[in-house]
Formats: sequence, C-alpha cells, structure tokens
Amino acid sequence: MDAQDLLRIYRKMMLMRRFEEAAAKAYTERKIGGFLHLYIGQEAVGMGVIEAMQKQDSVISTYRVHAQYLARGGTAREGMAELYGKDTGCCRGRGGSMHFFDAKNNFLGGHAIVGAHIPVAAGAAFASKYRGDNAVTVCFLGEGAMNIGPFHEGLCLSALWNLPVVYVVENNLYAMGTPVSRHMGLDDASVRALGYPMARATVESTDVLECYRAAKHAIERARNESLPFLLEFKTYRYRGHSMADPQTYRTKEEVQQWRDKDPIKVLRARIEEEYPDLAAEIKAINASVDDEIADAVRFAEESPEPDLSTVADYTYV
Ligand SMILES: Cc1ncc(C[n+]2csc(CCOP(=O)(O)OP(=O)(O)O)c2C)c(N)n1
Repeated sequence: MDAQDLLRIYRKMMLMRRFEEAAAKAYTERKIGGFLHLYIGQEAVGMGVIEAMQKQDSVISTYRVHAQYLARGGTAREGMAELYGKDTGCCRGRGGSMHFFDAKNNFLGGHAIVGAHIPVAAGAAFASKYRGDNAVTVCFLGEGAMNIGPFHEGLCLSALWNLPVVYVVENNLYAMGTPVSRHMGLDDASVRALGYPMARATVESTDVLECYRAAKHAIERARNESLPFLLEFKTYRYRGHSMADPQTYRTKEEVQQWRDKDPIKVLRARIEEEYPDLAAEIKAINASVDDEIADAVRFAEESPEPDLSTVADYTYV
C-alpha cells in the first residue's frame, strides 16, 4: 500500500470513530431512540477486512454495524439520519441503529438476533456459487454468537457445500458482560472451525494492515477455491455493550491497556514514521472528518420524519 492508500484508510477509520462519538452524544441528548451498540476500539477489524473485499462481494453483520456500513461505502449522512429515524436514512428511518442496510454496496445488514444472520450468509454464498458471480460473502459475528445453534447450521452447510464465505469472528472478549472464559472456555475460539472442517486463523493485532493481510488471504482463497474460512480477531470495545451498560465486569486498567494500542493511533504512528512529510495532510483529514460529521448531524436533524401515510410501506403483510 502506498501513502495515499494509508491516508484513505486513516480517514475512513477516523470517520468511523467520530461518527460513533457523535451518535453517542446525540443518544445521551435523547435524539436517538432504541439501542445503540458502539464499535469504538474495533475499527482495525472492520476496516481491514472490508478493504480486502471486492465490489461484487457482500457483507452481512450484527447489531454493532455502523462502522462496517461506513467502511463499505455507506455515507455518514444516510447513516446518521437512519439513527435519528428520519426518512433520509439508509433504510428510510425504519431500521435504526441495529439494522443498517445498503443494497447498492451489497451490505446485507445489520441483524439484531445473535447468530441469526450466519445461515443467511451461507445462503448468500450459496447464491454466488450457483450463479457463478465470483463474489465472496463476509459475515461478521461476535464470539458470543459461536455458542448458538445457527452458527453450527451455517458453518456445517458452508463446509459441506464448499461455499465462498468468510466468517469473521470479532472476539472482543465479552458477550454483553460475560467473559469468554465463562461462556466458551476457549482461548483460541477459531478451533471451532476444525469440526466442520474449515480453514481457520487467529489475528492478535490492532494494526489495520495486519487485519487486511489476513482477510485478503481468506477472501481470495474463498473466491479462487470456493472454500469457507473462519477468521478470528482478538479485539476490544472501549464502550459498554450498549449505551446502557455500567461495565462492572471489567477494570479501567484493562480498558486502558487496549486504548494504549488503539488502532487509529497505531496507523497514525506508522504513517508519521514512514512518511514524515504527511503531518499537514493528517491534520487536514482530521478537520475534514469533523466537518463531514457535523454536516451529517445537521442533515439528520433537519431531515423530515417518514410520513405517517407510509407506515405500512416496505413490510410484508
Ligand atoms: C438469540 C439472541 N439471544 C440473546 C440476545 C441478547 N444479546 C444481544 S447482544 C448479546 C451478546 C452477544 O455477544 P457477541 O456475539 O460476543 O457480540 P458483541 O456484542 O461482543 O459484539 C446478547 C446475548 C439476542 N439479541 N439474540
């Protein structure tokens, strides 16, 4: 990757971070309702993996979805308006935080039921194989979802039918307030792949380029050989599970240890070391991201609510 690639990735990661900080602020001001699960701290995974994808590939994910939506090409304006429940949102205000969809970018959601999207990912990959469209499906899930029935169903069929799908496990060490040691008892969650069987790898790094390299390997293998892959990332969310979490299950010191290796700081340090002349560009990027987020918030606040007459639109009855 050259300097321009690194700056582009840095900008996108800053956008993910600032978008969610602005969302958290609006939520505490009660401008956003429902649930809000923040991704802050995990950006290297979503960015690195989505950077390794091609245009025809699909992404499907959980409720912790805003940053991945942005990485895949969703706009801050449409994302913020969706959080505000406005008609200009990416789902015209019907989905809200947990259900971002963006068909033009093959972004298949945003799913609130833990693990329910995993067989859907297998289905999307089956469709690709059937059509021969050379696309890979990437399915993000938390490690907590590895204990639920649909995980087994999805991985079993993916291996049985040799589907071009990559399961990206974001192991952020907790499922709500329950640590991995109390719900799974495995340090290396990727060993679960062996039972299907399926290739696997674990990445322990907050460096977006390492995440990118691992994802590139898994995605291109899925594409070229039509084989599934389970790719685990050890990662961490700095915020609570959702906005309503007092976080009594972990220490401030533990959170700080992860903040010390923050993915955006790591990337910025790399750029500053390799390209010391780019300091002014980084500053300009930070300012332009702040402007883009301020514009998105303004856009969301000024946008209209969906009209009441459309209440039954986009529903199956
Ligand atoms: C089927 C189902 N059971 C329980 C819940 C409640 N729930 C929401 S998030 C969550 C924890 C999931 O943890 P993990 O998969 O590790 O993802 P993370 O939140 O860490 O990103 C649970 C139990 C749910 N949404 N769906």
